[in-house]
Amino acid sequence: MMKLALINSVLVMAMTLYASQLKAASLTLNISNQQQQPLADAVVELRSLTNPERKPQRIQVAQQQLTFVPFVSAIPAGSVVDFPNLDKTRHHVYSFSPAKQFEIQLYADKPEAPITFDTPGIIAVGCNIHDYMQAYIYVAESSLVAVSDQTGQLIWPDIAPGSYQLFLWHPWQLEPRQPVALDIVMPVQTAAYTLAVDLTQQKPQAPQRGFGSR
Ligand SMILES: [Cu+2]
Repeated sequence: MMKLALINSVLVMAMTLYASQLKAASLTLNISNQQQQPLADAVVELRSLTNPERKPQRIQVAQQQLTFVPFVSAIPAGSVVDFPNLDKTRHHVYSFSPAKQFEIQLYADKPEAPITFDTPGIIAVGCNIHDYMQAYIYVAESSLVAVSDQTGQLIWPDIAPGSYQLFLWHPWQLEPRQPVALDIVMPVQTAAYTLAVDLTQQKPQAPQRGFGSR
């Protein structure tokens, strides 16, 4: 028993030493719904407890074939978003969300200036002309924020080891999820999380051409 305890404590010491020397790690997260199916469009934000970082980005949310592309985006606060219209028809993009209210009047081409999102929060984006058009922009406190792909996966290939708080969000989630702790101590680390969502929801799609389309 003594021997085992000794081996154990040596192992822990070695691990701690190893973790303190680790400069960068690769983190893969797999997100699934309550039926263990991969969950796309889930946002994961990692807030570092030791070394918070906020690097604004510039992204775009396009209007294409009468839908917003992508459906869900995630950016650190202070980032700017372009809303190019790739359709021939005109769109009128707006949000009434508390974290950012804006309106881009009817336009058929790229609007002149991007919109800046300074306040963390969830932005629900709509179009005044096409009621079914819907998109979400998750404005994060941290730069470490991303959206899961069709396989429910998110990858940070180069992340600083340390202690993080993990926030998980999805537009169809049944209830808000409490943040959980995540310690990155290994050079290659994976983790899996589950989020219960409304399974009847579907991504907004343009109605069939013909009746009522414009
Ligand atoms: Cu529209």
